[in-house]
Amino acid sequence: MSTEVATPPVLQEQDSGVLTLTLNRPGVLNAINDGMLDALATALRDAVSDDGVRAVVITGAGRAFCSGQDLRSAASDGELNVRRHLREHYVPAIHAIRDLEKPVIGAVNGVAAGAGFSLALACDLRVASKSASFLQAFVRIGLIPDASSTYFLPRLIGPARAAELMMLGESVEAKRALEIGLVNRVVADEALLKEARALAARLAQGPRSIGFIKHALNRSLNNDLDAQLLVEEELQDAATGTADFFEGVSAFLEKRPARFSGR
Ligand code: LHQ
Repeated sequence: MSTEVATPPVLQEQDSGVLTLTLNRPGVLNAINDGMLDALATALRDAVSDDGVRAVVITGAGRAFCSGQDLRSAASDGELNVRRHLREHYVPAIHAIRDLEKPVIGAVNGVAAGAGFSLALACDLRVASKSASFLQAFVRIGLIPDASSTYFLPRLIGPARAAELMMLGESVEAKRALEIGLVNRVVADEALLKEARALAARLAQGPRSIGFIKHALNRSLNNDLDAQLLVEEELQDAATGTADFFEGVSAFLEKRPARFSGR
């Protein structure tokens, strides 16, 4: 009987309402395999019904955030059925990030390349370390961006900038990423996890409506004004029914800080 314990592809840690998920294949710069995507999707789906989780941080072990699809395992798969691979592993992971009605912060601690860049884009907010970089690596190996990059990147930084990054495949340093709106904050390398978790902890103390805000923003990406006004109507109706709305108004009237429960 083997006593060897497989290294989990995603590490999980929970503290003060914040779940930290660490992509954990540092020897290959956290290159993505099916096990990693499935573990990520499962952890995020478990977080849906876990009241102890009110915000999530995704980061990478070692010096990289994520180098994208593991090209060695993809190459050794023989005839790679890429459509099936994307549908069965990438799509569920991207949906798990977007569908979770709790904020997800990408703490980009180093290079985010290929589908690793895509994972960062699917997060609600991105905090980067000074030495982080972003690389639409796909074109360098004759591919198109996938795993949601062609959806989120033009919406985030505009179509012309997205085309440039995707077609040239040049690396974007953290400072430039901040200038073009690709990341929300850049912090010192050694402070990244602390800062990302502090931001997540702030969000974790916020009201239930933060989840509804995420939902509204998801839907606004495709809606026209009238459709989005209806989304606001629907979600505001839900928000007014929450305990946190009652608490927020009571706290205002009583001139005290609100204590939100996330319900
Ligand atoms: C890696 C990887 C990696 C395996 C570093 N795989 N080992 C594609 C296909 C099919 C279906 C679905 O979707 C996709 C989507 C994609 O993501 S395509 C894009 C895939 N990613 C890339 O093309 C990026 C490849 N990596 C790089 O260009 C560089 O490694 C970067 C720029 C990320 C970092 O460069 P360095 O800092 O110079 O590190 P390194 O290249 O020396 O890498 C360190 C080790 O990690 C090295 O292994 P070794 O045994 O030599 O120490 C690399 O082979 C390994 N590694 N990325 N994606």
